[in-house]
Amino acid sequence: MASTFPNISRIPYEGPKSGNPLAFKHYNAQEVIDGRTMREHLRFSVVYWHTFRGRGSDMFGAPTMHRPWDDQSDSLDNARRRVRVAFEFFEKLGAPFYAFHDRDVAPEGATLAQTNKNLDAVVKVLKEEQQRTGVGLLWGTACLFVHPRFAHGAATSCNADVFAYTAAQVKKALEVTHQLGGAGYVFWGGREGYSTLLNTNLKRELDHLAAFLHMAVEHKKKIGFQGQLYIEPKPKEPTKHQYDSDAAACLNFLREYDLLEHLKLNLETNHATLAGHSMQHELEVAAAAGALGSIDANTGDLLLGWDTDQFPTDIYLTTQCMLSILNAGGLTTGGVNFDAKVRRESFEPIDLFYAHIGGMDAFARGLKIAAAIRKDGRLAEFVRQRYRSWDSGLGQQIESGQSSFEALEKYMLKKGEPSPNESGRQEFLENLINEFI
Ligand code: XUL
Ligand code: CO
Repeated sequence: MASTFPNISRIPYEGPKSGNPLAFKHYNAQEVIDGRTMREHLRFSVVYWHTFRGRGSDMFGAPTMHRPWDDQSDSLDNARRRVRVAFEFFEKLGAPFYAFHDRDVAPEGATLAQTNKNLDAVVKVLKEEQQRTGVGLLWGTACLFVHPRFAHGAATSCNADVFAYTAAQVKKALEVTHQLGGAGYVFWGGREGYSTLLNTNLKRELDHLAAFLHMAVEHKKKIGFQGQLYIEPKPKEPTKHQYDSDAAACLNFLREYDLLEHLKLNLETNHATLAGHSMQHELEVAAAAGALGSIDANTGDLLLGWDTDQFPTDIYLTTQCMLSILNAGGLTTGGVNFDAKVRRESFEPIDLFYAHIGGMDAFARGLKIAAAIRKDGRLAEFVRQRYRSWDSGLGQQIESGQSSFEALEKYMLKKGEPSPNESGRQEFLENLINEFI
């Protein structure tokens, strides 16, 4: 197939002084930071849904995207052609991974059997292109939210048949992810939630979701899929309340239903914002439970209250993300997956390159800055010092479980008042971070 982007060559690294909009200023794949290359640290991934299926429509307006390779039909030929274009894009960008929903890559047929056949036909091309380019699958997933059959949810639907359809669809999606050597598989609860409690048996729906995930774990074992399973929190959209509302809610659900050892979290920045948290909060909550798996890198807009899925460009944000990720030991099976879309007004194909180059550079800078902050050591030392009362004596006794209310009362009655508190030095620390940005 002829090149779709003939005027764009492989995006080079040209360094911070470059003025070339089609070059990386910070992402230098082979550069070693803190013992690993940037490529290994960041494991960048392009999403198929926004980048190759997004058409720029919104609730007020028609599609705007100019995608000359796509005839917008549901034909298999169109789907296969799109795969070739996508891989030319991944290759030119130098992205080591991509991610997809089953229905992004292949059209839905009249029956489940026909749909599976369509998927197999396109997976064959995906496999060829992965082999040709060396680009790998970061994770696969199933689209369980577009079709009207999922109006009441998928695994949490009030309709048992819909649960069965969901199981069949996810079975197939796990199998093709395995076939394509996927490093993981994501469960995002597209419509697993409710719009009103008046018609909802919340407990029953949660039980069903857990039963469904246990079946997925079982099937994963059965087919020998070694990839990591992830659950992706989001508090709302499309439903009013999504059950997987934030990292803490997901962890509680996974613990309650004995699933914690089988799933980690895939955290998305804009979902954190919608939940009223910072992305760093979500990362720290996941890391504390040993469940930090992967990230969907994007950002919202402070002036808009919905999931705008913009490309990340804020260095302060990427620095915070990379600090938490490095502190947690780095990404292993996961990656920095751009679950982000170009604005409706950025409708030319070249905008896809600008968007990804910007996101990759923003994360590369965040990585370099976070590594420098860690190397400098003052931030970590401040935190260590702040908790020093727990390193010996009374604090150590409490932490090691060798204390009691009686013992602590005795101690305090004798001492009268706690040792004085020290300043939290928030502004001092904010200034410290800015020294590196
Ligand atoms: C939706 C979202 C999804 C998941 C995969 O907000 O983030 O695209 O990442 O289903
Ligand atoms: Co996402």
